Amino acid sequence: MIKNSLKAINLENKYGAHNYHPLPVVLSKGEGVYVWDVEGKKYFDFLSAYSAVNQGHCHPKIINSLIEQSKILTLTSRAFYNDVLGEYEEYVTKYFNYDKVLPMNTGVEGGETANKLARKWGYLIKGIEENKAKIIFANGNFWGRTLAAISSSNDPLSYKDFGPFMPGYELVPYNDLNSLEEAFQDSNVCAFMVEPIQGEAGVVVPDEGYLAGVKKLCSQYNVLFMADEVQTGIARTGKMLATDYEDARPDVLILGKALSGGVLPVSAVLADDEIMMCIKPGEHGSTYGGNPLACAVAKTALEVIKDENLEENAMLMGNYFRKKMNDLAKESDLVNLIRGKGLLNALVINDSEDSSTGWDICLKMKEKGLIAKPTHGNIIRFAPPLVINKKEIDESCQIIRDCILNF
Ligand code: IF1
Repeated sequence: MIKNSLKAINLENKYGAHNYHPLPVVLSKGEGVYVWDVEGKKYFDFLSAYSAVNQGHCHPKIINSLIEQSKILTLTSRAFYNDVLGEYEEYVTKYFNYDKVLPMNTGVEGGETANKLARKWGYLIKGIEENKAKIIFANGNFWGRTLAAISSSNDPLSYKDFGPFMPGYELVPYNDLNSLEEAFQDSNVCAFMVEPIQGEAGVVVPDEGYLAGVKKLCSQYNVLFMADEVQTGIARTGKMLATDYEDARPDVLILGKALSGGVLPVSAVLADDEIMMCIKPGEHGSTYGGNPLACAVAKTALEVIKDENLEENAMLMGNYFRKKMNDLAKESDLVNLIRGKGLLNALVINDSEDSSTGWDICLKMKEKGLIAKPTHGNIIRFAPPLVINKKEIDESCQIIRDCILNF
């Protein structure tokens, strides 16, 4: 660690809140699948800012949209109309096949918006008694850091000493349709919000048929199926949406992260009119929600996904990556298994959840030119930008293999 990195780390330690424990690497440049540290060392980025840079770091077309729009008009607030928002709204609703979009900024604001929409729909349409609406979540969920988001969490690291918590939230086991149906017996339930693959929980892929089963139960019990695709969406899992793997069209779709290609915070909630029109003028919004700069960037970020066939590339490169990791698992008793879809994968290490093995392996990989981060002591998430090619997968897997076999 040379002085430049140490200087940056010391500044963050001295002047920044200690709400993170970063890997000891100081990045100063990103391009495609690569990032560089302040000493000029090059790395494969296998975190992609938690799936926000699916299009690759600093994609030229997305950066160009940012630059061009930033010279013209960046923010009007929603007190007035502008000439960018409507075009983006038409583009994104047709792109995902929903009647309407409510534009927000961060992923958790998307989740909050979906929760408010569900409660509103519960009272106005389903006829639930005022202040009695319930939303069901799955154990292991993660949808952000607000007080509502942590109120639905069963991870003490997320909620401890942040109470009191949001009422009207209930948890059921993930990937368990019987428990979900049991919870739906309560007619006050207005929605079930769930990640199609649980990211922070360690890339937990539910059984085949789970998502279709959720959709069916939600229709049967008149409950909104709300898919949190903030991390799994935008081609990350080899399909445009992870819910595309089954007959499971969400009633409410939440997007974020790669919606802007990692350039600035853009999130969105999509739904059809019967649901979306429950929110009336003045009942919800945000200063920056749907700002012209964000709309210009997001439209290009979505165009890039299609123009560069990143869905298909994520599918092909993901299958190839898992095959190579399964070969590695046969050679090493340190590796239990690899799981995931498309380019959202995790390596489960043969050690306890509170061990430092995952972290130690990430430190070794960093030395060899690949950065990734464990989600738990024994689970390392591997999620490179979707623009990665076969040669880069080969080189990356060589680094992972060397570190695992020599650990
Ligand atoms: C951090 C985790 C991942 C998300 C899903 C909503 C949000 C997220 C499925 C909220 C955000 C981020 C938060 C970020 C690290 C990262 C993360 F480790 F925290 F849990 F990806 F797994 N739904 N996830 O994954 O979106 O408000 O952050 O824009 O808190 O450091 P956001």
